Amino acid sequence: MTDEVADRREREQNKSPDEACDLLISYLEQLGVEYLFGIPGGAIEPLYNSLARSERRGGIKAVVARHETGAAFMAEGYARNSGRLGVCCSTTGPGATNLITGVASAYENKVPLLVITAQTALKSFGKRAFQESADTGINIVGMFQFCTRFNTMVSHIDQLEQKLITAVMTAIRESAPVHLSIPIDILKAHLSSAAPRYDLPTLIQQPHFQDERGITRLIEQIDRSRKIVFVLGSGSREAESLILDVAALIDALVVTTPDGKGLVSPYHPLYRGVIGFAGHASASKLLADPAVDTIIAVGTIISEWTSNGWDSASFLNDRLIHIESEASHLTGSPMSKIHVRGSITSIFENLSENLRCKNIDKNVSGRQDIAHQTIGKETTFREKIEQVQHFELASMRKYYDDSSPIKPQWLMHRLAQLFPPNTRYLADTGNSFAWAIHYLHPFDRRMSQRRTDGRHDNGRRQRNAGLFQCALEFASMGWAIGSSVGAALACPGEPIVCITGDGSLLMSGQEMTVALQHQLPVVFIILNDSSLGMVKHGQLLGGAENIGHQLPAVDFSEMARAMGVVGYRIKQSQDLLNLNIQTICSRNGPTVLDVLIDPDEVPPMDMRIKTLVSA
Ligand SMILES: Cc1ncc(C[n+]2csc(CCOP(=O)(O)OP(=O)(O)O)c2C)c(N)n1
Repeated sequence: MTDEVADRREREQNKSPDEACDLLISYLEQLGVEYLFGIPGGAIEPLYNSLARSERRGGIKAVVARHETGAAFMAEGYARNSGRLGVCCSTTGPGATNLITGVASAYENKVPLLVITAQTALKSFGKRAFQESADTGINIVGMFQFCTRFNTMVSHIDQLEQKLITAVMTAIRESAPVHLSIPIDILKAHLSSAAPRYDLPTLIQQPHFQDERGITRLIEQIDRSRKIVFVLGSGSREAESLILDVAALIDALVVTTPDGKGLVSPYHPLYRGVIGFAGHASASKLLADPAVDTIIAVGTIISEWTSNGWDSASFLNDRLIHIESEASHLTGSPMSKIHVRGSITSIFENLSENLRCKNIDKNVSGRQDIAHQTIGKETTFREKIEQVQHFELASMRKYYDDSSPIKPQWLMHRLAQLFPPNTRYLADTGNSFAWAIHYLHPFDRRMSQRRTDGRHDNGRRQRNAGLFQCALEFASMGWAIGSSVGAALACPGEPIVCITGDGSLLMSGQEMTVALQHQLPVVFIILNDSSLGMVKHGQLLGGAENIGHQLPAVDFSEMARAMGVVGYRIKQSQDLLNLNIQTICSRNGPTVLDVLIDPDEVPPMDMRIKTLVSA
């Protein structure tokens, strides 16, 4: 370090920060944000200067992605897995346009992100400044309009604090991305103090609304029902254990949407699998059972993939009750007999108390015993797993052979056995998430740790994503690669497995080097079939032309090594079984498992094909 630099640093350390971007960073520090994901560039430089100052005082660290979409995916993965605000940034122009796919993904997946893009100086607007992206240029605020809930340019320094507070409150309250476009001269503007005036952590606290009328109707309906099924979506993550307690109390069974899959242990005695895309026949059969007179969908938007292609025969009909925290998510279920809106935790706390008081569980003590037998016995937990697994395991045994090339079904089944319990699996768009939704059943210690007194344990995981995650609604290739980097930063010490395809890896694989740089033990499992497999099988199943899916044969273990990442080529099952997974998971850096899978195995994607063909 030169004397000049050292002097400047010392001066900086001794004086209070006084640039507008320091105020912004101070607010993020106040919120406990640990990382800011992005790529620097001329116009955003003041923010990076401020980040450097923050990093030196033990504050927020800059994580530099290789592509801005990767930065947004990382912020999404961080937010999902930490329960904190995800923050990403880019420079003006191409940096900002590169961010959009990642921001759209968070928007569709309902993940709170603060997106900061820089802008050329105010006085240069309309003069064709380099990379100008105001409304006189390529108009970045215009481009973010449809994938954010609050989206504005800060056109005067006096707007900054208010707009930042509005942005963060909106992101958290509405669980969505928000965007601030900030010109460089505003980022650099001098302030008399960069100390936050307001207490943002208090401002973002969620009010626990009670929809009294809705809850009363819900209780009456439960009383009247003979057989109830819960459908849990990803939005029920805050109250998953409470919901399972209530299900046990009223003798209900539980299924999940594909993106809710990781919230319930697949081995829970009340669980019957996934409905919707790549789901289980056991779940669809249960919903179609005429004896089921009430279906309670919790924390889910009604979309093609969560509703089995808008299946009105067995799901979207007048048996439905829809519980949601967001009013806008209820618009997809006008056929419901009841809508209950409010904090899902509060609704289920209320329900649980009410049901216990009424003692309506008069004939369910036996059922509760079944649940409790499985819960709380850590030593016998794994042994019991095969016995309590309800969904199609027996019929799937034929796939669990160790032939070569490796069957994706076998691989998914094996992963849950080879990796430690509580490994988080992020499955990418393509056959990866189809195979994983159907065949990967992660062990979940939470089931054996769940309290049996029915009270809600306010553990950290309550607010977080489950052990299985995918980007169901926007479904961008490469999502899992960036997102698993963010997840690893959010969950130090917890195993993170990214399951992705060779096409996605070729699209976004450079983000693995971020895991390398930050010594994150992410395990990237590449389903290598030398094709855009989902496209190939989609064309075959849907009777379309056979075109555009071929990829070159790439050795990703060599590619990994070229980047300095440890890589293994897995040609047959024994190659996988020979690995020391424990060592891989505790390595200070990522590992690539390049798995040559059987390209002819057809993934469970018929629901998608039906919708495409009928379009
Ligand atoms: C960014 C993006 N581009 C295109 C698509 C359309 N798409 C969906 S799956 C898929 C193929 C993915 O191939 P690969 O990553 O190799 O995974 P595989 O299906 O072979 O497991 C494509 C092109 C998409 N979802 N996202």
